[in-house]
Amino acid sequence: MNGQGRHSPTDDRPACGSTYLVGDIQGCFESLEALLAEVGFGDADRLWCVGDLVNRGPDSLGVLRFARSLDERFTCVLGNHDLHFLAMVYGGHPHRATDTMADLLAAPDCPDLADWLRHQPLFIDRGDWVVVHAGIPHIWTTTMARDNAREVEAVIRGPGHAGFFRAMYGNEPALWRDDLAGMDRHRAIVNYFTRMRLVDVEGRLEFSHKGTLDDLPPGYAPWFSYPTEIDGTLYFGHWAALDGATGRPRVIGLDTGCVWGRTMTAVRLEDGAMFSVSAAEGCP
Ligand SMILES: [Mn+2]
Repeated sequence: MNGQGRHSPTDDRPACGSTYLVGDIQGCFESLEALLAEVGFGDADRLWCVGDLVNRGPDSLGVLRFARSLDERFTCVLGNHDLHFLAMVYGGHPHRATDTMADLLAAPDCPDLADWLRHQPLFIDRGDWVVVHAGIPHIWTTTMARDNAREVEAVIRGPGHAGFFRAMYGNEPALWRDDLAGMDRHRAIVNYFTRMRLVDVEGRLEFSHKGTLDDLPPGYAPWFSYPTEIDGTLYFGHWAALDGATGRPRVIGLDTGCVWGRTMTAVRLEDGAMFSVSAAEGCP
């Protein structure tokens, strides 16, 4: 992506640029390029993502190289597929039959890209804008969410990251407790931030449901249907079957299923304007 020439001399947008927050990219680099062309992404603009930059789509390597090239004009929260990539690089986990990251793993700059990616956060709170990959459970206050994110981010960025990625996978503990410790605590935090869709009233995670809101298992409801303490507007991804619909005006889903052949969506954070493009060919 070459941003030169997109600004005409009469461009009246602010010199400090705009911030475009895009939904799950999942290796759909062509669609990302089309979306950035659609918004007129320029040299002063910033690109943020709700996570899942990689996997399932055709060009995870292109997405990561581009995102990294934006330097301080890019940030994202980590999604479950991003963590899966890091778990293959650092934790010895295999590339599965449904993964599409073989070229990324074989690339000479893979170690650099992985090291850069593991320094991205799990949670962004800029007051008016809160960004997470899957959601924030109603049993956490905003302060708890921030503290829990910082705790695991320190592990993923620190010298113990390989041990974390080796032991990251698992569905237990499915219920948060304040006295969870060690790997159980870190796994629970990651599962809430990056894999959650449904919880029960106590906050217990349900991992199997990935469909719409029409056929929920008894006793469980979407995390955003419970009263929560959220300041600002909360943006998330991860749940493509929702197509963005939460029924709550300040909780906005941005995963509109590009990798499943639907659309890729971005919001301009400064004014809430929404943009979307159809999935490029070759993004199944
Ligand atoms: Mn996801």
